[in-house]
Amino acid sequence: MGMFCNQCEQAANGVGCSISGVCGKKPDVAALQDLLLYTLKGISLYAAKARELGGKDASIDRFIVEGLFTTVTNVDFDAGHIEKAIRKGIEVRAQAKSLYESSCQAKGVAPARVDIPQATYTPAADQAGLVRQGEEHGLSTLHVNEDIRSVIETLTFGLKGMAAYMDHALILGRSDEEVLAFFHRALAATTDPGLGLMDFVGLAMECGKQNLRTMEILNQGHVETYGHPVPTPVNLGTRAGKAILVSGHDLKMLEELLKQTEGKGINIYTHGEMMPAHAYPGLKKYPHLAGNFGGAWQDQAKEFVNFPGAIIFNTNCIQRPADSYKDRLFTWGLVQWPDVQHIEGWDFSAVISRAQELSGFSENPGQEILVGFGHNAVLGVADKVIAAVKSGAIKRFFLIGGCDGAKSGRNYYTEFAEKVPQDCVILTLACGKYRFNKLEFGDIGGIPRLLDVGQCNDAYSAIQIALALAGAFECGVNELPLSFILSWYEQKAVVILLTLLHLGIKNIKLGPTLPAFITPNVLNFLVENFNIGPVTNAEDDLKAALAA
Ligand code: FSO
Ligand code: SF4
Repeated sequence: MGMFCNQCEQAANGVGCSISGVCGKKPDVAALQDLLLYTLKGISLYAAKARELGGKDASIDRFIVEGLFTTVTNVDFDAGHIEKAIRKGIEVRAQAKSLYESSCQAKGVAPARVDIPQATYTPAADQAGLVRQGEEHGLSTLHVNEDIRSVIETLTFGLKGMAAYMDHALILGRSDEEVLAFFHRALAATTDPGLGLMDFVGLAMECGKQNLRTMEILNQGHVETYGHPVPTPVNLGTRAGKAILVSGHDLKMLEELLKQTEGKGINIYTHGEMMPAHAYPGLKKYPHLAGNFGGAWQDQAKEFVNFPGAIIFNTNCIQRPADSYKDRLFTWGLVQWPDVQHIEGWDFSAVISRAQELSGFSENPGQEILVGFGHNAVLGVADKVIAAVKSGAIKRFFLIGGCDGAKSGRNYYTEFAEKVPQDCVILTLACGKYRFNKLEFGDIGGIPRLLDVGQCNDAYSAIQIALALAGAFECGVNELPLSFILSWYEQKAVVILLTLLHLGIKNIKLGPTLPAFITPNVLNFLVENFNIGPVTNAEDDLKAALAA
C-alpha cells in the first residue's frame, strides 16, 4: 500500500493523493504522518482508560494535541522532524501505559489487556522502515465498510482541526478537561472494531461540540490577553524601514516578536490569517505593527519574492518555498519545512538579524481595510442592527467565510460577494475573505456591509453573533435571515463544519467542491438531516438564499 491522503479539498481527482501530495507532501512524509497518527491512537487507548480511573498527565495530553496538529495540511513537511515525533510518541505510549497501570493500582482494579497493534507495535530502527510501517497503517486501511470509513475519516480530520485550535489555547495557558479527554476517547474509538456507523456519527457530532468549547477557550485566551477586537483600519501599503512578515494564526508568537523588535526600526507586517491581529488593543498598541502584506496562503510563492525582509510562519499554510526567498524564511511552532530555519522557543533574534540584513521597504501608503468585527464589537451596536432588520433596511446576512485555496472555482465567492444586494450585510472570517475584502461595500445606516469577524477560529464569534440575533428575534438560528456560504480547504474547516452541524445549522452551502472522504450515503445523511448542499453558481445560489 503506497501513499493515500484525502484529508483536504485539494485531494487529487477529488479522490485522494496517491503519488505525491498536491500540497507538496511527499509519500515518505505522508507515510510518517500516518504512522504518527497510528502511534497517537496507541497512546490514546491507554490515556483514555487511565482517565476513566481518574489518571491524567498534562504532557501526554499535550503530545496528542501537538501530534495531531503536526499532521494537518500544510503544517509539517519535514520527514526528520516527524520521525522524531514518532520516536517520542513511543516513549509517551510507555508513559501512558504506566499511567494506566498506576491508575488501576490506585483503584485496586486489574489492568485490562491491551493488545491491539497501535498500542504494542515496535517502531523500525531507521526512517525507511518507519515509512514502510506508515504505508501499512494509512487511513485507507481503517475499515472495510466505506460509509463507516467515511465517518471515521470525518471524525479523525475533525480531531486534527480541533487540535490546531487547542494548541493555540494551550500556548495561551487555556485548557479544558472535557476536550482533552475527548481527544483520547475519540482516537481510541477509531481502533474499536465493535463500533458501528451511528457510533461514529455520534462521535463526529460530539467533536463539533467539543470544538465549540475549544474555540470558546481560545477566544477567551485572546480576549483576556489582548482585549476585545475593535474595528480597526489596516494599512495594505508599506512603511519605510526594515520588515518582518508573520504568517499563521498564533497571536502569542506575534506579540513576542513585537516585544523583541520594539525600538529596532523594524516594521512588522501580518500575512493571511494574522491580519485580524491588528484589531486587538494589546497588539495594535505596538506602533511598529505596520500593516498587512499579500493575500491568502496560496499566493505566497509569487508574493513573498517581493517582501524585502524576513518571513516567519507560526502555523499553516506553508507551501514549498521558492529559492528566491527561502534564505529569509523561518518556521516556528509545529510548522516545519526541510532546510528552512526553525525557531525553537521564544527567542526571535535570528529572524530579527536576518531582517536587519535585508533592504526593507520604502514608504508607499496603500488602501486601508477595516477589521475587528468580533461579537463584542457587533453586539455593541446590536440595537442598531436589530432596528435595521426590523425596518427592512437590512434584509439578510450572508456569512461568506472559510478557507481560500488554489483550485479554480473559488471565484464563486468573489462573484457571490459582489452580487449580494445593497440591503444585505456580509459577515466574513478566515482566509477566504481575501477573495473580496478589498472591494468597496459601503454601509447601511453606518453599519459596514462587510464585517470581518476574524480568523477561522473566530467562527466562535460569528456563532455568538448569530445566537444573539436569534435571541433578539426570539427564533432559532435557522429562522434568521442568515445564509451560510462556506469555503473549505483543510481540517480546521472540517471541524468548524462539525460545530455548525452540532448546533443544528441547516441549509449550508459548501464549496468549492465537497470533501473526497464523504461517500454518497454519508452525503445523503447530511442532506436529509441538515439540507447541506454544494455551491452551484453565485447567481442561482444567491437567488435561492434570497427567496428563503
Ligand atoms: Fe486558511 Fe490555511 Fe485559517 Fe486554514 S490559512 S486554510 S482553515 O490554515 O486555518 O483559514
Ligand atoms: Fe493531497 Fe491534501 Fe493530503 Fe496534501 S493534504 S496530500 S493535497 S489530500
